[in-house]
Amino acid sequence: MRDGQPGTPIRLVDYQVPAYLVGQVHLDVDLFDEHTRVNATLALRRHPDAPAGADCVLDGVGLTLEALSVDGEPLAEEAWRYDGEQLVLRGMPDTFTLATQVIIEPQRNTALEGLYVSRGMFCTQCEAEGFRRITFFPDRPDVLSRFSTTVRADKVRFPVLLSNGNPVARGEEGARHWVTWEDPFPKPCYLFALVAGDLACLEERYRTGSGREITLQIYAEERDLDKLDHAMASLKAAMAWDEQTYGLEYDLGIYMIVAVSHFNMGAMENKGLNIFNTACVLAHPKTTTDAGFQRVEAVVAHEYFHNWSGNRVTCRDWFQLSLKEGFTVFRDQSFSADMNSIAVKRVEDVDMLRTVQFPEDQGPMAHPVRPAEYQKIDNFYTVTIYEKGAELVRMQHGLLGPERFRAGTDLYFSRFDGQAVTTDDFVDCMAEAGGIDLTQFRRWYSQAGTPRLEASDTFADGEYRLTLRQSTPPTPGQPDKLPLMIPVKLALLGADGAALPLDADGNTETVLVLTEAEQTFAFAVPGTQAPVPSLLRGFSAPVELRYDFSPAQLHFLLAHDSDGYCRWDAAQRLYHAAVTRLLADPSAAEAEAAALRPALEQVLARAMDDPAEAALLLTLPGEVAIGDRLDVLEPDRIHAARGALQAELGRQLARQWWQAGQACLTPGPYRPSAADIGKRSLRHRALAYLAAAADERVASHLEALCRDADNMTDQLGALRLLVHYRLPGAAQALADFAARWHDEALVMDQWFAVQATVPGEQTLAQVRALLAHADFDWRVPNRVRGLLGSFANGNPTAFHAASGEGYRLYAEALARLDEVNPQIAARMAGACARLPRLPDARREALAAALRDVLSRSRSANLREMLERILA
Ligand code: 0A1
Ligand code: ZN
Repeated sequence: MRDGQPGTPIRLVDYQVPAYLVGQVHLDVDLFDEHTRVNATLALRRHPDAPAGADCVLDGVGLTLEALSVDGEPLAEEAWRYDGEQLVLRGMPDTFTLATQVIIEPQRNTALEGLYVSRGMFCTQCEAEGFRRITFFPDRPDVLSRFSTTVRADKVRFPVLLSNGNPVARGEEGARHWVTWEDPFPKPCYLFALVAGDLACLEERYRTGSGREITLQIYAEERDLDKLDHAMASLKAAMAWDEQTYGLEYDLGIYMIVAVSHFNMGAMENKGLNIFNTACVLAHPKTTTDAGFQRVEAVVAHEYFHNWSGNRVTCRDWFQLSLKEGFTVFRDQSFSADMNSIAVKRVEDVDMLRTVQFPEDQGPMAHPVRPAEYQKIDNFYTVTIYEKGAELVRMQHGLLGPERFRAGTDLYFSRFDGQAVTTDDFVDCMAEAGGIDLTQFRRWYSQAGTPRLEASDTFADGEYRLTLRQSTPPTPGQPDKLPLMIPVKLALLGADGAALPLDADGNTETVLVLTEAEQTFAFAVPGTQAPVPSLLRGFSAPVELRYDFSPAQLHFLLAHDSDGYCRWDAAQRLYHAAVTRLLADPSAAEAEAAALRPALEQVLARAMDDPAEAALLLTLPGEVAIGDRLDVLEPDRIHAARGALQAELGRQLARQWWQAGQACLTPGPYRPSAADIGKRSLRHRALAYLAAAADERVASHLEALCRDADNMTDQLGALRLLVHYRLPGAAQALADFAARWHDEALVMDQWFAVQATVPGEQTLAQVRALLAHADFDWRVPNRVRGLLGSFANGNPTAFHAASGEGYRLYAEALARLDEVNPQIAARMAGACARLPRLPDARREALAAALRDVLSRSRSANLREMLERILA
């Protein structure tokens, strides 16, 4: 399928099988200082369902073609045509061997797609359409081929030469050497990978349940060799978990991970040779925060799980991206939950879905989990495809129950092993194994937007009646929506806080399956007191629940509900309500804090039972999330209102915050265990309240923590509070931190982020200064995200400054970035998607800035994003 040009999207309904398949491919990749020569030999055969006489079309972007032959003979000029994007061969036989030789220039590749160089190391990124920048090939996921690859390079500078599968031969030729790799599993070319560099390696072994020995290797620069243990432990845990939970074993004798500094995304699941952003694989207590440790665990697992959900069973086309991503995210979420805390992980995932995916689904970028069209597929690696996609799998898990869900996945993997399939194929397996009709459920895949679920209830004569109404607002291109199948998990709490029996068997929890626009469900409830509904337990469906909870009900749920999500949601509703009232009456902070105080005190009183959960319950919604709930975004007033509430709570509960912080000390060496992470998280929550209140002892406490702590979680957490609350010592702490961590790129990314997220318009000057800092580099996505991404996504008062200066700064940056790395420029443009919700003057200022970028933008990636945002 051809890349979309502006105005000519690629459509799902136009899917056609490829005219030719590639059974076997051999690549010979000769790496030099100035250029790379790629020889490819492809065994092509006509697809049985392709129309007779169809041309053989191969993708190839920016390749310098040096030689071309068919079955060993040079091809006549009139039999082929190359327009810089596709090579079309006319009049080809049903089977033939194509040999091509091309020259590419990885050293000049700053887009980080295809073959490129990161800190002197050659590496590849082929998903989604990078392979066409390496050689001619039908670059689409439904062409599965057996790969063998010979990599050649200078012996001294590139001692390590890697590709997918197993090494089968190696040799030397003067100053150069070569290694040949063979991958026995047919795969789409987006899973191809190659690495050449001077790398250190941590190697260990893993024995599978069936007794096979697997060699595990994690490669990184020598200086990072001491940062690989956590990834290795996570990999082994993931391998064991997948055997246990899904009955899936690893299938090759060797599993390799390589850490690279320049990477557009988090990591990539190339068969047998994962390539990782350093941020998602390196971890050391001194340089990595708790969140970093947990990210490494999750991403290592995610990429490992792809070996089955993605590689062994892959996607027919890129509209099916969520087939592998939604399912694999569901798998990595379940894994992380099992490794840490099920309740805490669920709240974190829901929080992220609601604060990031819901806005996407309610704005100009809204698209279905299985999109119907796109221009650049790179722009569809979204939270909707990943996180909402995972929610759809989770709902099926809930509807089937764990045993039947497992029967469904067994069926899926056995039926489709070695094939490229669709989300419909996945749902078919679930329906078959589950013995349920999922016809209506499939609408979740094709219909965009966040459904609204309105609940109302009555109680009379021993009967509790709950009415549920669903509706989904229009999204771009989808004005009318159909009712969905929505599982609503429910309990009813009696006066003592215990869940009431809902049926004759005494079950206290049930799943109502809403299929109509409106339905009423009735329950017999003895006594005269109306129960309190515990709705959407576990966040059983990705919907926006509207129910007119009274403050008393919310306090009651927070105190008594046994469902962790519902407790957290009750707290969030209380906080949102308080901030909303404060927006109307800024003088009421003291009274609002006083009203919340009993709830917080009660959480704090039980905090040591589960500090991680307590920390979540005690976290006020962020400024961005608050803004998303309001009709018109007013960043300064939101900042003031939220800040005032936080400061008042800090002041009124100062004694308890200090106590909680003290109780959460984690003596002894740093450990990234769930228990210790939970304690640090609560301690930093407490310190944040004290910092907001400008408590007289907090600045010196934070200064000492930032200076003396033996771990990055404490150091960075303290630094952020000092800097964000402009406490005494902040400037010195920033300078000391930079001096100390100057050589650690991942730590310095955080140093940039801390400064970019200081609230207030004056930060704009600081962001400009940091853009000119010697350590800022437009070519390193992590650095760009650290400075510009955190500014636009995490600093509403500066980004949305009334002067429009934040928008102009950001727009200039997007234009600059587009010249270096279009994928990153396009991703970063997503931060502007709240444009339609801005008040008039700001909307016009942002639109003007973006129109200016659009008029200059060179890449289809950025243009597609800007056109959608400005539409
Ligand atoms: N499949 C990877 C994500 C990924 C996607 C695109 C990339 O380059 C444009 C890189 C990685 C995953 O889900 O982890
Ligand atoms: Zn993935």
